[in-house]
Amino acid sequence: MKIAIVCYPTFGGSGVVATELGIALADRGHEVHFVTYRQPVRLELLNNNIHFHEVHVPEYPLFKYQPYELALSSKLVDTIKLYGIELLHVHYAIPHAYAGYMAKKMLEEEGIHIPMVTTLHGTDITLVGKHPFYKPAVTFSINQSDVVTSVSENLRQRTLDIFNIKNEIEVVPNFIDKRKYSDSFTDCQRALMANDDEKIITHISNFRKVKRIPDIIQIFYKVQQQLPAKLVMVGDGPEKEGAEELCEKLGISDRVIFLGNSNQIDRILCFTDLFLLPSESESFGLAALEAMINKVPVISSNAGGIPEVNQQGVTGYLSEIGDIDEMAQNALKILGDDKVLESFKANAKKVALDFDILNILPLYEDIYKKAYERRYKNAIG
Ligand code: GMT
Repeated sequence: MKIAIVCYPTFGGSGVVATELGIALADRGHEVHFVTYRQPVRLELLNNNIHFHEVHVPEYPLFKYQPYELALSSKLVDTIKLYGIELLHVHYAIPHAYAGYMAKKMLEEEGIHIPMVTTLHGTDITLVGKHPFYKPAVTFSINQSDVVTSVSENLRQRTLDIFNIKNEIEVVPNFIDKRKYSDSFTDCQRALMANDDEKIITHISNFRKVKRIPDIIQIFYKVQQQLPAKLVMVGDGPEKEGAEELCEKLGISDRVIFLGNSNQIDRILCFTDLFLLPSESESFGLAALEAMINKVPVISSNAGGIPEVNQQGVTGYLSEIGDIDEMAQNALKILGDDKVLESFKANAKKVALDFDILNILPLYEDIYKKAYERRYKNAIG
């Protein structure tokens, strides 16, 4: 099938999922066209089956806000016509589902009936999308999609609670590709980060408020009082500066390493002993799943869809949002005993394997088939 994928190309869960899905679809013989404003960060190689089309938004001084949706929908129309695209898959409702709908309508005028699948990722619903300024447009574009998917059962339920949705929402969980992780790789270069006697704790995110970055620093502060440890903070965003200040205030700056955005997540997770994700809101928690496939147990909040990924007492522990004392105690429970740590590590990997792309990809392929048939039926009916 010829598929156009629209996503955010930046570091962030939805862009990562869209890119990895596109790569996997291309491996299966589909022709995939990414349409976005920059080449997605995880998309390294283009080939016969993977194409990238850049959306340009010309600056014009009259506009206070440059009209990205307009440029995206026009680019979609051109790309779909030029390459004979058969299906459009948009990731993150805002503004992609809206731009996709406009493209669909424009193409309809020319007798082209393109099915659109919309995947909801989280903040497009729980944070941004539900704002009264966006809600009518988000509701409309979800209802106009041929098939809607969400990355967790929790997000599906939240979407139905918040919006007046007439469409069915199918849950397709996020995934990892097990073929990329081999137990035989042991050269983690751990020594670069910590001494032999120190445990390594990691957090990876976009450092937005929902991630509760100060909680991470406080949990680590408590842990390192009991056992030698380092904290590796990966990513960038608005809460980073405050986090650096808090580390200084607590006198732990020499034990916390801020790495910024990285394309080497697996190398970092390879030497990590424990992952922290105390988020206030999380539709799935892809970063936790990526940790787990790298044999890293997770200490998290019980927000949103996290319990669908991190299993209490098996792959890690979950606590109420903001309960940093319990999270620190649970971290120590795992890190304080090497035998316990080893069993949590093994469990983390075992559970993560259930989310292998080979289990998830057929779900998307079935959905594409359904969307295609539905659109075709509508077009002739
Ligand atoms: O976590 C973020 O803020 C990034 C955001 C995104 O859309 O890029 O992530 C959301 O989508 C991910 C992929 O489906 C999910 O794993 C994250 O849980 C979700 N984030 C939130 O719901 C806060």
